[in-house]
Amino acid sequence: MSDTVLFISAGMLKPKKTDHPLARRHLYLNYGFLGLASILKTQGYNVKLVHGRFDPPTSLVGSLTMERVFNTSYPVFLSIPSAFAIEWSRQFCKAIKEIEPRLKVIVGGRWVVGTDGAWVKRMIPEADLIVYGTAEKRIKNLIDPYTWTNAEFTSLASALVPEPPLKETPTLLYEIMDDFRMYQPSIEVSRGCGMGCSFCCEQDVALSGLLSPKTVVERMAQCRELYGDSKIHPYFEASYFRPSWKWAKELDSLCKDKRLCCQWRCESRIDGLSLQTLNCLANAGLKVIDLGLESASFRQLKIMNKAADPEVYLKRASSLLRECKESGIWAKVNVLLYAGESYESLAETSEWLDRHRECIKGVSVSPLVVYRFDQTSQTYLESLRAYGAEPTEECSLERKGLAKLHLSKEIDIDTAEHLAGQVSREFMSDRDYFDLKSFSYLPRAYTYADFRNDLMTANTSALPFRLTP
Ligand code: B12
Repeated sequence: MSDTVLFISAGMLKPKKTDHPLARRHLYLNYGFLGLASILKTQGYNVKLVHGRFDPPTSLVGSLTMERVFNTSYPVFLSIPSAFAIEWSRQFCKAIKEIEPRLKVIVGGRWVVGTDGAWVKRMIPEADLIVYGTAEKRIKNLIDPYTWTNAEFTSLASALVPEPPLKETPTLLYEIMDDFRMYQPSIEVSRGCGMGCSFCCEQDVALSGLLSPKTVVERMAQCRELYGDSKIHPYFEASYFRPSWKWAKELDSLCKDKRLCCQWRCESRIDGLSLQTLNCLANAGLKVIDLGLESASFRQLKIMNKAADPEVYLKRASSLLRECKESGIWAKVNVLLYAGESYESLAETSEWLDRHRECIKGVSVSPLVVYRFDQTSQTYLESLRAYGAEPTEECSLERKGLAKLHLSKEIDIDTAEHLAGQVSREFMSDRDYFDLKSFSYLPRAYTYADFRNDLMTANTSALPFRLTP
């Protein structure tokens, strides 16, 4: 027996947006799942974590069979990071059960499985146990199938009691991944958000405390030692990164003390950071910030519950973007084409972006997708009809775990996707796209020459950026 505990982060059969060679290069580090694997590793288990990426599930099963890792007495852990990975997961489970019918498969990934094990079983019949919520405190017990009936918050549990929140996120042991050097490291600095945006699954999940600057710096130093060079760009993972000025100052001074001149990235609300804090974070290495502007239309901002006072919100957004420019931070702005979107509302957003063009490094524009999470997802989907939005397919939430939408009478799904591409190309060049993506999501060794090479075979009209000669 190899006695490896195998962790598989499900891949996708094809990229979420347009399928082009570049999109298939993306690496999505499943850091929450890596945290679980790291806990077992620390306890002495022989652990291996593999990301399915865009590889066909059967090829991955084939290569893992060659490595003889299925020859194990432990269950296989499978994480489904998004609904786009469900079909990949189904095919993967089917393939391993064909090869090793005695292997047990545990499935998790809280944003997809919710608390509906019966639905997950319908989607993935070969799954043996479905685990809800986070799992740091239970992971050790889950490796023994004899104790599954006692485990809480799973498809076999009698009462549904979630794990209490963690005080500190686990240290990630990247060595568990054979290919870790391709990935930029992540440091999970907080969880939750709770700001109530209607499209977000974390609208009611309270924001946890931030990891201390001391721990962040220790983890950055560990990464740098492991990777052996300073050309790493950690992502400070948080749905809503909201440090105080004091926190930012402490981070800056600790980075200077330890001579850690690492550039890093984070995601925050566009009205969520003070200018003073942002400037201090820039001194501490912040280079790229993902900001969810979502829209610059008062009406859209209100209906998506993004801002109680859109005027104040947009003023703050404006100042933050200008400070990014001043401090040398690249701002990537996320735009959401929401229910009720019209040519007029989109024009308001585009004009606003145009006024801030020199402060924006890139944009990501996407039409709303509603994901199946719990009973409220269907109610939410129905509520969007009031703005003229209609699901493109009946029962899609049940059948696929997600629903795409015709956003309004004026903007159907095809128009929305077309407009999303158009706005992206308007505000982002090929170089900007490469700079942003290669900072975090493309393989670390991937160069601009590789990028240009990949572009030669891509359908250029479907690319989310403007091509320059
Ligand atoms: C950070 C983030 C990312 C990061 C990191 C992803 C990751 N999985 O770690 C990146 C940028 C890579 C990413 C990519 C994508 N994401 Co994303 N992402 C998030 C975000 C903001 C936070 C995720 C999070 O909570 N991480 C913290 C960790 C600790 O939590 P966790 O990953 O859930 O892991 C815990 C548990 O789920 C559980 N667990 C997980 N797997 C398993 C497996 C087993 C066996 C067990 C026992 C337990 C277990 O234990 C973990 C630790 O406690 C969320 C939520 C949000 N507010 O928007 C969206 C979110 C999860 N992403 C989403 C989507 C759609 C995507 C993308 C398709 C791109 C996009 N934005 O449209 C890709 C998909 C990647 C893929 N392969 O499928 C959707 C998923 C909705 C759905 N039901 O499908 C969300 C909910 C956002 C939304 N639009 O509503 N994402």
